[in-house]
Amino acid sequence: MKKEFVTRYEGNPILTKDDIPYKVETVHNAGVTKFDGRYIMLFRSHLDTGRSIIGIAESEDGFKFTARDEPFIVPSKEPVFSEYEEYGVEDPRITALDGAYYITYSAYSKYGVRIGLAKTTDFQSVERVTFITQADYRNTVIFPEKINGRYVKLDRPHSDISPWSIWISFSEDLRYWGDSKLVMKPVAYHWDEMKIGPGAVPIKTEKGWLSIYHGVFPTMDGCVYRLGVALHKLDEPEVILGVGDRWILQPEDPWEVVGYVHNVVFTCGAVAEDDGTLKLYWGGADKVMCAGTAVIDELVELCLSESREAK
Ligand code: BMA
Repeated sequence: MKKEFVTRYEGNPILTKDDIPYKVETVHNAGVTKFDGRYIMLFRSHLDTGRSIIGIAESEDGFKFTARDEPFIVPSKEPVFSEYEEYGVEDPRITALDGAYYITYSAYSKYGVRIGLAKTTDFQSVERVTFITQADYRNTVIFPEKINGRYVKLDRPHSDISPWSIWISFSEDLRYWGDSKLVMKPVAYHWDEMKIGPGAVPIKTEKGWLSIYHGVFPTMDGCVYRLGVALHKLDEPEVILGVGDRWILQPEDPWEVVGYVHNVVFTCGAVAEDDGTLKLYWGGADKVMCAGTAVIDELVELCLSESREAK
């Protein structure tokens, strides 16, 4: 049995509030992508109002990041968006698609949390597209290519009858979504039995779409956020081929165990490299950013060889 799936970078944490040129309380839950031969990170920060904004940092090697002087996405002042972003913008994910980069983020307001879609081609300017969910949704990831002629997203609506599960939806234009279906639920007596939600943008492999998601386990000492993997069928992503019945990463380093929220590793991004490895990025205890590497085939194998039921 394999001991560790993720090898932590020895220089963790890779980005903290002390590295940010403006005043923030945290740096966490970042989406990461490759752009123009460099790594771009969009990271969430809490302000001392308790609300969040999204900053941007760049790196040559995927580990040493330098933050820019100004944040990248802050709550909008435009009438259509401002009403739903008043309480902050959080947890960005980046999908390279059709020659552009699409960013999904959680928008908070007195009406709840919903998902905004924004677009950039150069990571200098960013435009809002539209909101792609109502409340209460979080953790939307858009697949990096059309499947059977349609865009595909995973997200995590919440309801009392079926709490914090992963759904799939399809779209012709990224704006209007439908044919929604529940694909994965938390299952009792497994490591992710309380809540699950999409994490990194799915990675295409020969055996299926690899989805790195977060799973939450309740304890007498509060919740523990860990990361796990699931595999979706390539041409029918609503079909789950396997869900790893072991986590791939759990809070262990001091900055993952203690922070703004204790015992959290939470991902919004991973970058697949040409050599079959991936760089995985996660927020530690909702306070700092961490990175590590994993072998893609080993994660796929975990989904297929030690699977729990999907729902
Ligand atoms: C979730 C979200 C994440 C956060 C996690 C742990 O519900 O709010 O942004 O990282 O809780 O606090």
